[in-house]
Amino acid sequence: MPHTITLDPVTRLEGHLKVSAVINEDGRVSEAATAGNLFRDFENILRNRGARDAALLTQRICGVCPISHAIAAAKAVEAAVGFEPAAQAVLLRNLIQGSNFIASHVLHFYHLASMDFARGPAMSPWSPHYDQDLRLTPAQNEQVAQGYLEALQVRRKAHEMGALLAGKLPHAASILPGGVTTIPTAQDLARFGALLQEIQRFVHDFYRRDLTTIAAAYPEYADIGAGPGNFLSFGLFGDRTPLLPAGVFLDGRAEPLDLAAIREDVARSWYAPEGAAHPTQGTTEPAFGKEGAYSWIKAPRYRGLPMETGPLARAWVAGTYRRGTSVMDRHWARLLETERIIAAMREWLQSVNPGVSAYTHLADRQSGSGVGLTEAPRGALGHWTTLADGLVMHYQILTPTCWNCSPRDSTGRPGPLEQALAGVQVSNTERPVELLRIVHSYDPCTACAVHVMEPGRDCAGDVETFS
Ligand code: NFE
Repeated sequence: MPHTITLDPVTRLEGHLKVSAVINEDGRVSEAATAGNLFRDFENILRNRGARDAALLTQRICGVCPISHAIAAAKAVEAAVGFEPAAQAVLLRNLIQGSNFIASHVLHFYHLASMDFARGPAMSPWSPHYDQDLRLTPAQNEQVAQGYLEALQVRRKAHEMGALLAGKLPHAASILPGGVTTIPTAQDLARFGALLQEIQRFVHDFYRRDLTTIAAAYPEYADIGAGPGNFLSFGLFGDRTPLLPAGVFLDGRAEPLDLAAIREDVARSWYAPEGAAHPTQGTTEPAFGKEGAYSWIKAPRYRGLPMETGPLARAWVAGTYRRGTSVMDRHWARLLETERIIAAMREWLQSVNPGVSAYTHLADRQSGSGVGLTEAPRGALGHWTTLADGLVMHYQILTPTCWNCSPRDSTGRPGPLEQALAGVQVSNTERPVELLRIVHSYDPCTACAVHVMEPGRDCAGDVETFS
């Protein structure tokens, strides 16, 4: 008999994600549903607040990707008032955002994903643990555990590095509409360079080594977990000539990004009103318990299609990666991107002028509409805003995990992760490690995708029937 298994919450990711999968008699997943069990309300919190607050408040959406929110918010306000930041501001933002990407990617590989493949020591946080299909030798397990511990230090170093320019981290104080308020000294830049070098050594000696070990031991994961094969990127590190370009990869070819083709569908999400809206028109009106809905995550679509976003999408859109779209491809793309960002950061660092201000105080009480696009570690991030007399009238945030972990839409089409789970063979439904490995490869963050939980209430809803 087909039956449903539910992972709720899926652990080792940020926020609360529920995954339900219908398993056929042969152990294959026939369909899956992913649900975000938190409600986010930042769009409404921002209404009637000063425009500068957006860069500070939206960082509180998440401690893992705050810099991308700060930059998206600053860019949205700058676009609304027609301001372009100085070249030094773009460099400083790149360096702070690069530090954050390193911290996030290293966190993801070692502290969220590696335990799906490697057996750690018999102690917390490695245990208790699904003891299922773990293939590394004792020496290899020990090697990954060493990397795990070293990665904790590397995350601290990445934060320290970014904080030299951000004022503080994880939530930066220096990124505002108008530029970056920190004026770096030559000493700050020298310290930044020294930390970056230490991190680069770790990525080469540990991260690359350990992913190579895991990929060799789990070869079929180079095929398992493929998403829709449609990829989207908003572009990263600089606007005119970003290091990683904006674009989409759709129907087998790369195309320029068309922002007008985006809609957020709420047919199966706990929001009113019905229909699909562009973020310039969208609202955030909670409607918990709405019939047929099963997630607090909206369903963004591009020309009506679900799109995967993240390191693998950035690489497909840039044309630098073509091997595949599987679990292991996501891990490889994240490592390759970390290496590429570190190399670029070394160059940007040389171009920063110590002692030079990169901040312009913008005039108060301005009006206008604008969009701020960037990439967060997990993928495409956009903030859309309308200002009147210096206050936020309208704000919409479209995060990477909304793209990746979206529910079905009004046509019944599943989201990217839901598609990646369908058809997967589960060997032990009590311990469905195959599903966990696929979910983790996307590096979901439901704290970003939704916000603020209602205490004492089960927001999980019934997702036993999906279609
Ligand atoms: Ni909370 Fe985030 C990233 C954003 S994911 S981590 O990366 O925006 O949706």
